[in-house]
Amino acid sequence: MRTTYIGLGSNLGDSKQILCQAVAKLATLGTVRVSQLYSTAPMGPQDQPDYLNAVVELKTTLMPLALLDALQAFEQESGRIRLRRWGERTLDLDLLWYNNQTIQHERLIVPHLGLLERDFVLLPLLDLNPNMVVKGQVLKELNVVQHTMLQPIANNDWVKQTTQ
Ligand code: A4P
Ligand code: MG
Repeated sequence: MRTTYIGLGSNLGDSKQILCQAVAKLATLGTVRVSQLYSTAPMGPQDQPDYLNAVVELKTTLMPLALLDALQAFEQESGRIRLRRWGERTLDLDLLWYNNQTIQHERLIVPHLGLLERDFVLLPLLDLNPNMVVKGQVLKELNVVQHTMLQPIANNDWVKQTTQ
């Protein structure tokens, strides 16, 4: 089993429902744990709705590119609309981290670029793994984590509560 972390984001449609369905799909690939749920101001173009963001820990036997294929298929199945770079989308699934491996492939860069700069990725990641270290950086000690104003809008029961 490999431990992986997947970033989930949505700011079009019924985002909470879309993220719940994404968690259910990820659970078909292995064992999952889910972070708290965050409502976050958009990074990139500001004339787009706020996002819902979360992170899933997935323990899986899938190899990295096979996992990326699955993530991209799930994005398409959610009726993914992506209008512009860093713009609004129904579902974005990013492979943030794969078993402490560094991957430089034309389709896949791991750890995900921007992971160390984005509070909407770092906080949910820290929910799942408070002592995580990426590229030699202790995540909880990063400035962006120490100074963020982000607060979860739901604890890690949000999937159960939404699907009940
Ligand atoms: N790719 C390379 N590495 C990876 C990886 N580790 N995980 C390639 C997933 N994909 C990876 O992705 C473009 C290509 O990246 C894929 O074909 C894949 O082979 P994409 O999802 O189609 O493009 P994108 O998401 O529009 O671009 P990008 O640069 O990945 O955007 P981000 O970084 O995903 O940012 N604001 C808030 N508050 N919350 C958000 O979640 N998200 C974005 C998108 C913008 N603003 C946001 C949020
Ligand atoms: Mg993406």
